[in-house]
Amino acid sequence: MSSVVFNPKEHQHIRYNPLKGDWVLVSAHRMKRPWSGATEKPAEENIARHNPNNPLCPGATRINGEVNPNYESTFEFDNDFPVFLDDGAPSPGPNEHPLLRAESAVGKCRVMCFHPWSDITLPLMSLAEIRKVIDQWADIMLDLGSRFKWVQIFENKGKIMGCSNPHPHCQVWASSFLPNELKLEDDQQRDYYKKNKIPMLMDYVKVEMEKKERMVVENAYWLAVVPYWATWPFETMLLPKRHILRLPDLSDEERDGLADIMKKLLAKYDNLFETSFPYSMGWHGAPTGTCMQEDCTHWQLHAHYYPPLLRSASVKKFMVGYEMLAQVQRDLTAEQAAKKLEELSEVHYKLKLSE
Ligand code: H2U
Ligand code: ZN
Repeated sequence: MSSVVFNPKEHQHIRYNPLKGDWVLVSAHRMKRPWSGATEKPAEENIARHNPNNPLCPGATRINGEVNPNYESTFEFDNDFPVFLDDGAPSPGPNEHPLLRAESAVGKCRVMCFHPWSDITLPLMSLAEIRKVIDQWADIMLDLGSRFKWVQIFENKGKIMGCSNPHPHCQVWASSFLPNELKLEDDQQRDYYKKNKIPMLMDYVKVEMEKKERMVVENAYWLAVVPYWATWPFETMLLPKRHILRLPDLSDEERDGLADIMKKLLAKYDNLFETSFPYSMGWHGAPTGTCMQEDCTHWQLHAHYYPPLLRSASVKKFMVGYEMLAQVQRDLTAEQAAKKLEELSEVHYKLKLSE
């Protein structure tokens, strides 16, 4: 047995992710290793505020020939290249073999623009403009949630995340089935609730509010933390302080509070490497459709932000090799990442320059 006292910043260990029921290898000492790859800041892309040839812009013609209205805040439309074709897709027949299983998959894909301008992002939008995005998210959940078991709202931001269009937007994929990540989260939260009589993420909010070791931003209604079990270097979770199942259940004040915390968190993200910070983010809450009639007390609404950057505006964390074949691994502790983000200004660097 070693006589050295355990220090998470120095000593590798594995941490449990209670939402997924799996583990992450934390080896913070790896940040000390020499880096000979690129570290320079990529040149900022010059994006036109309005481009009549960009199919997401107001007044532009989309691939299917439809002309967008001259929208002034948010704008939603059916994805012209949907993953789910239509509700009438034929189902696969009986399975030929237990190892060759297929089931039918039905769904609906929508695209939602956040703002009429292509050269703006959420942290640079006003609180009132962000609030409109939140209201629209809640409306989409109500609409598609009445028909589908799962409605996944997600934003892919930045080319590095495979986003094909710089215009600020998100996508919505609604499905007849509960996707894998959510099956895990559903089972894990159900088990926790059965054992502890408190929703897992309500208990987690209590822990983070007491410890304040991984808090990035907090307001009266929300907190943003780097979860103890974070996988991506600067991964965060947005959590409401009240027990809330789904986005449409948020009160007026909670929606304003959400706009406030999103603006602050995303400004910090951009300030970290003084770049428009790429990420994939998405909302998770209690399942919808027929699940609306079931008891979903074990669920708590939350958003995940998964940003790929590690060391600079151009050096990303690669999830390859060991991560693909064995287990995810991170190079700095959740506490170190939270401290870095917490110390950054809540005011966006671009707004500071123009002050
Ligand atoms: P992404 O870059 O996040 O993929 O967003 C662009 C989305 O917009 C993409 O899903 C859709 C694409 O299918 N789109 C249309 O629905 N119509 C168009 O005319 C162009 C792009
Ligand atoms: Zn989740």
